[in-house]
This record gives sequence, C-alpha cells and structure tokens, in this order.
Amino acid sequence: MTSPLITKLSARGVLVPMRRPPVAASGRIDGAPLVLVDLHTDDGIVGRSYLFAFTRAMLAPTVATLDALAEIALGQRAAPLALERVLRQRVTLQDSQGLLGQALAAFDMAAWDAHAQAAGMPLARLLGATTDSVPAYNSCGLWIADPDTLGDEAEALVDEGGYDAVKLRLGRAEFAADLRAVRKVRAALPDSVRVMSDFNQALGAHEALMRCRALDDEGLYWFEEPVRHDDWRNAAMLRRQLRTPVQLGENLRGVGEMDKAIAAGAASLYMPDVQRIGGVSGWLRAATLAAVHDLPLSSHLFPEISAHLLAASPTAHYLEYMDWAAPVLCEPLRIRDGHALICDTPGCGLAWDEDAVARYRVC
Ligand code: SMN
Ligand code: MG
Repeated sequence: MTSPLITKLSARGVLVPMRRPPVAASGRIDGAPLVLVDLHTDDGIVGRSYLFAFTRAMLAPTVATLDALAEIALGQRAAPLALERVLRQRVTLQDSQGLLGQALAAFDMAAWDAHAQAAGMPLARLLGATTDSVPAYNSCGLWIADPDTLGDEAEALVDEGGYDAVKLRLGRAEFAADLRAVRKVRAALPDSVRVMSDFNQALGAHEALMRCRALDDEGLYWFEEPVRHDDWRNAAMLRRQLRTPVQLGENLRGVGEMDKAIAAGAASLYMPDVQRIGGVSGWLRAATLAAVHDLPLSSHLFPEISAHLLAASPTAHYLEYMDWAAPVLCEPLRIRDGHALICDTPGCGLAWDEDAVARYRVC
C-alpha cells in the first residue's frame, strides 16, 4: 500500500483566551497564539497539528513559513519519514532551526496524525504502545504572582484533575519573594503532592547557585531552567552542587542538541518540546537517546500529542498539562486522577471546533 499524496495545506492563526495568562520570569503572554495546521491528502484524510507562536505578532510569519514549505510538500507522499527527508533536503542550506524548524515539526506531526488515521489506530498504538493513561502535572497556573495568593491557587490546581503534581514559577527580582512563594505553596499542599519549579532561564550562574542552594531543602521536585537554556556547562555545575534534580529540554532544537546537553551532563531530567525537538520523528529519536542514558523524559506543552509520545517513550516521566488549545478543540484532552487519558480514536485526536476557530481567528 502506498501512502497518499499531499494535496493541500491550511495554516490558520488564532489567539485563544487563557484562563490564567502566564507571567514567567522571562515575560508574560496574554493569549495563546496558536497556528492550526490541516494537511490534506488525496485519500480524504486530513492530518492535524498545531504550533505555539508565543506572541500574536509571530502568528503571520509562522503561517507564511508553513505556506512556503507547502509549496515543496504538495504532491509528496504523506509518509512522515519520507516527507521529512524531502523537506529537510530542500532547506539544507538554510537555518533549519527556529521558525523553519518549528514549521517542519508541524508538517511532521500532521503527517504522523494522517498516517495513524490511515492505519485506523491512535498514534500511541501505531508506535507500539498501549493507550493507557500517562501521569501528568498541572502547569496551568502558579505564575509569578503575589506569593500570598499562591496557596489557594495551588489547591485549586490539584483539585482540577486529582493531580499529585503542580509547577510553580520562580525567578522573581527578590529571592525572599520566591522563598515565600515556595513556602506558601508547600504549606497549602500535602507532602504527597510534588511541586516542580521553573526559573525560565532567569538567573546568572552565581545567583542560581546561591538561590537553588537556599531552596534545596524546601521540598521542590525539580529545578527547571535555572540558567540560560544553552548554558549547559553551568547547568551541569548546578546539577553537581544540588540535591534537587535539574530539569531542562524545552529549548533543545533537535536531538543533536539533546545529545550535546547530555554529553555536558547538563541535567538529570529532560523535557523536550515536540515543536522544537523535530515533531514526532524528532521526539522518537530523543526518547531513544533518553533510554540509552536512562534519563527520565517529560514533555513540554502540546499535551494532546505528547500523551501519545510519552506512552511510547521507555523512560516516560511526566506530561506537562496545559489547557491552552482546549478552547479550539472538539475533544480536549481529559485528565482523571492526575493522569492524561489517551484518546482511543485513530490519529492524535485533534479536531478543530470551527465555531471557536472563527471566533479567535487572527490570520
Ligand atoms: C513556559 C513555556 C511556555 C510559555 C510560558 C512558560 C514554561 C513551561 O517554561 O515549562 O511551561
Ligand atoms: Mg519551562
């Protein structure tokens, strides 16, 4: 059986309201700028994926990049690995990370979705896994806010899906405010609830060492991105000096960077982002690398597709649950008892709620 041919690509930018807009040490986001991708094939199957554009201003360039790649993709087979080879070959001389890398990942994810639909299987099963649920933490809150409000918010986040883990953002100008935030959240939750922490690259190496040492016995489950995302040498220094594990990975652009970060000993835990690591194909290579080095693997954003991918990852750790795409989905990802339930329908389970898309459409 040959794979269907790609006949059309549609990429649309939407700005989706967020229940708790993110305020991180590195900046704030007022709405979720998403690019919705539909990859049409000549057997009638439509593969879907979406990208997170970070700012409204980046929606139009992201859509334009996808449209430019579509010129190469039209008439090609929708088989994900064959498509990846053709597209990457055509952009070999260009910087294929950044925006272009993300657009390539969107094609890859949509092609895998189409491929799984054609096989009549959920992506997880196509990859040889079961559709059992995967452990998730609630990442939809605990941004940089008044520490005195965070205890109540932490309790609310746990209750939203019976979670046993939530993520707290750190990296305020004053360390005392971070410490207060940690203590408020820890005091509000039972010991059995894990509290991950994320500095969003806010600190220089010296400051990171001072602050993380002072937080090392405060009951945090991991320290995420304490220093600049590509400062693997200092991440490794922190990892050696601290008892709390260092986590990173959302900014790794492809499995080659992950290989170098691991070689530098940068972290004990990794959390690639499917949009940056190279789509499903890139994720599978990252999962193999993590397995070779026996490194726990978590996901970053994109919980709908990441649930399938973690199910198929030998060292799967935690799914980061974010509800940002939920308002434009017919079937938002469901969480029960702190676990993401992988849909049992063919593909990744992405279908757009067209009324919502029309409401939030920007370009
Ligand atoms: C994050 C990612 C994207 C936007 C805001 C914050 C954060 C996370 O680093 O890990 O969720
Ligand atoms: Mg992060």
